[in-house]
Amino acid sequence: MVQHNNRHPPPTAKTSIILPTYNEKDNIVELVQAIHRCLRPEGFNYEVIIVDDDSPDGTAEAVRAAFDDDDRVELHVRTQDRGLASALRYGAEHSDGEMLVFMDTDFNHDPAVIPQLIKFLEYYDVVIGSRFVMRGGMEDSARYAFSFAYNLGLRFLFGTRVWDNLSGFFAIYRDRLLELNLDQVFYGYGDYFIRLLMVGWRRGWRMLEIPVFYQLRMHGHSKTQFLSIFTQYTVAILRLRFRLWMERIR
Ligand SMILES: Nc1nc2c(ncn2[C@@H]2O[C@H](COP(=O)(O)OP(=O)(O)OP(=O)(O)O)[C@@H](O)[C@H]2O)c(=O)[nH]1
Ligand SMILES: [Mg+2]
Repeated sequence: MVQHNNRHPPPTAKTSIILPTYNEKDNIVELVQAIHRCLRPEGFNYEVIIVDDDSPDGTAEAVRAAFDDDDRVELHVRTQDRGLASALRYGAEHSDGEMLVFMDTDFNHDPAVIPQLIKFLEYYDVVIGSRFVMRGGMEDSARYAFSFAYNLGLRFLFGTRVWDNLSGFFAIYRDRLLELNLDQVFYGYGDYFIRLLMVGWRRGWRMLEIPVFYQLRMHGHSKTQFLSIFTQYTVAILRLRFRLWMERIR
């Protein structure tokens, strides 16, 4: 029998949606508007936290122009630190929702899925938007096939049952996230998500994967280059495997 988590967030519980941006001026305004369209009619209590690393393309200005008088939208511009994982951590630490949703801001991640991520948290500690469960997928089929094979290797290496360890589109309880040693998890790029899941798996977190279909980036340019990201992730994975064996991360 499946054992359910009894966390049951009260209907008034707040969700903070953390949006990291770097040069996303042509996506971010539309994305926040789409989030509003998906969440407002359903009566969700939420805020949107944008963490911009001083993008030279004017992302912050675009956000200010569009949402200056919208008290659900909070913009943070960082000038000292940079990087995806550290921006997400910053967002988590500068928001106050009981539940947190993390997603990319280029429409790879479909905002229409956010209500499901939040609702399924009623029974789970973390809910992952996954390309590799039934009806999930990705427009870029070469990347999909490669990512699937890479994730199979990850499952084998770490002995977990998660299909999409590179998702980065997920919801989690704030207290679950903050119980971790964040220095051990939130550095680098998308590899933070692998560490987060492995540590959570070991702690016995209840995890659910729900299907998501990745669209292509809507506007702007990718910050990732295949070869460097492949190398970075592979080094991160081997390092994590070693640290887990040595019990140096928990
Ligand atoms: N704050 C912040 N956000 C970042 C940084 N690098 C990337 N991002 C954001 O992280 C998300 C993922 O970056 P992407 O460039 O879309 O990476 P990707 O999804 O692997 O690549 P494509 O979708 O193919 O372009 C986007 O919302 C970016 O704006 C950074 O250094 N700081
Ligand atoms: Mg993207």
